Amino acid sequence: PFLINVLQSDVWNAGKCTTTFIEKTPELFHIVLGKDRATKIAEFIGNKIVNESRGHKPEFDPIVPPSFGQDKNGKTIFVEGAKDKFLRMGAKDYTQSLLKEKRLLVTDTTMRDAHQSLMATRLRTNDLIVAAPATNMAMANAFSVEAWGGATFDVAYRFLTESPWRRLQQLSEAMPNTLIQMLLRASNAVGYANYPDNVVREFIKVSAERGVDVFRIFDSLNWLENMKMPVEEALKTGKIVEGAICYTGDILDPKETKYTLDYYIRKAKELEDMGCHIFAIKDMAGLLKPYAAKELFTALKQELHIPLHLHTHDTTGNGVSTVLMAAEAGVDIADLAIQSMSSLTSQPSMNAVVEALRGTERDTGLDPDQLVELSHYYQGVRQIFTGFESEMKTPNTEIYKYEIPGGQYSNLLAQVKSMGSADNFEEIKHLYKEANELLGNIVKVTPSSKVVGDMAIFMSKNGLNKDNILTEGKDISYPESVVDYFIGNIGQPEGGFPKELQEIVLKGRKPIDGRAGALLPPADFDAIAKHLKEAHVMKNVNPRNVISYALYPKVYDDYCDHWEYYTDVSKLTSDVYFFGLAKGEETSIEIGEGKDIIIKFIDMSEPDAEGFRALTFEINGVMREVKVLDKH
Ligand code: 3PY
Ligand code: ZN
Repeated sequence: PFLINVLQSDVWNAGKCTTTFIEKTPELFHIVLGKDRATKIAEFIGNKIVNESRGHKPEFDPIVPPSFGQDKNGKTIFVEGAKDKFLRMGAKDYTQSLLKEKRLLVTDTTMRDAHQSLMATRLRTNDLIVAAPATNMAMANAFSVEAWGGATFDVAYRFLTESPWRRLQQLSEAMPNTLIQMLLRASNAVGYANYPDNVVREFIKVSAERGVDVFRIFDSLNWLENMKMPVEEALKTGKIVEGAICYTGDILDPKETKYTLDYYIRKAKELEDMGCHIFAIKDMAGLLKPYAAKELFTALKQELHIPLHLHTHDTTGNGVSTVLMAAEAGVDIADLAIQSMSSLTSQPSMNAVVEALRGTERDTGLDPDQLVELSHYYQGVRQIFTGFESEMKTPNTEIYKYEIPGGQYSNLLAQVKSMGSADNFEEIKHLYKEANELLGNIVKVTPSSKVVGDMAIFMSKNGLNKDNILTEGKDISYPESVVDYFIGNIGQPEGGFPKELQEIVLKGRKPIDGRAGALLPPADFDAIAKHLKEAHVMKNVNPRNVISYALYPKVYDDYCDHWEYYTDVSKLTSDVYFFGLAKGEETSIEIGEGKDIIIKFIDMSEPDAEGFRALTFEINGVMREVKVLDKH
């Protein structure tokens, strides 16, 4: 387009082009005088050197990729895995066949929930793809690998400037024998609020086409009305559909009146009746205690005729015991993470459970040595992400009292610190519990957990508590998420909304009747496609582009802008992506089919009067200088 611009310029065509003209209208000369891809990548790296590592890139130990799973050309070695059985038998027969398995089946969450819970979802496709062939082999006897959905979708675009769709496709290709599982937040898809039905439908369809084999679907209030349409839509794709109910409270607590054993059995049966192939308990905060797990799964096993799946977090330190007790009670599948990516706010350790069950009737059939090798690999990768890790360093049984999901616990702590009052954290935790009660004692998971967290911070800032909120809190306006909740935009909580507080928060606005997704006007996919064509250099707009914009308009526009300037930076290794290069260090990157460039960082200058530093790189042996604004 730039070449056309200059040729269309009257000044140029009149032959009046001077150097001043070129200086004043540099945008017209991007092709003539412009930067090539290699220079742009150098500029991207330069920005990391100047503004992230400030010229002092941390040193990392070498990362050792797993030695198995691929041939000498890097191609994944074929093994007979769950995917092959699923493709032969279809979703229903395959999942029913799992009921006859003695072994405890495993879902490996390392590629999704583990890094979402431990390091703010920052693992890049590049980190995951290195482990993919080995994971495909190590999980040949497992049920699935959870590798997509939840927060990974928007984080990929927003913070990693890479396409989540390409990740899905690449992982699916590199793990051909493995069932790829995703987490879908029902009507919230992979977002934080209800979307119009046509967006959720299209998202499910495109995800299935691109490589999702198992859809785990949950609603943040366990409101089944919100799950019906996504479950039906996912069933239409022919893939495996797992309905999940979030675990909250404590079924063993004699004072528990809402989230009782009967509550879970009732919800589970409804999901089975909806046609789900598998039922999951999603214990996002790690509240399911070992003996509660035994009681819960014993009862579910008696009542249901589909396989049962347990998802838990090890936040309290009881995670492995909970899985073992569930295994005793007959749970069919359990979520676990590779050792070096497990524990604390993540899933319990796969290596530990595999060893614990070895030689027993429920032996998982996974090879401990392969798991150790995968663990070493991720341990190496993890060095790069320490800056994203949560502050939680030890298990914490306080979670049982406050019911704060692990990921949110560290977020809240950071939020309180940024408010300049770290000692307020005790108060915030206490207010979180009170906020939960005021909102109607609700399930707390994305996005309902945010409502409770926002409410707690708001109460702290305004000196409110459960005793004075109906009087002192009468005339103030509440956070947007709390208003949205009381309008009914994320769904209906079990037992309904507390009426008095609802009136105070809504101040005359009327709550909705029914599902937000059904009431919202459908997204106009044609208009989105038109916008993308006009705003970006997209020749062909595909359904993935459109649905990404429908879910996250600003994030997706920003991603496209980044791509148009820097092109593809997803091939850079993560140490370079986050920290750039050290002086004298070089990296090689593929910038086109079979075309590699080698970029070496030589030196940088002090900032000039405008704050720009000049960085010298050697690109394929040729010296090149790029200017980078020092933002510090
Ligand atoms: C998500 O929704 O991303 C979750 O992992 C909830 O537990
Ligand atoms: Zn989880």
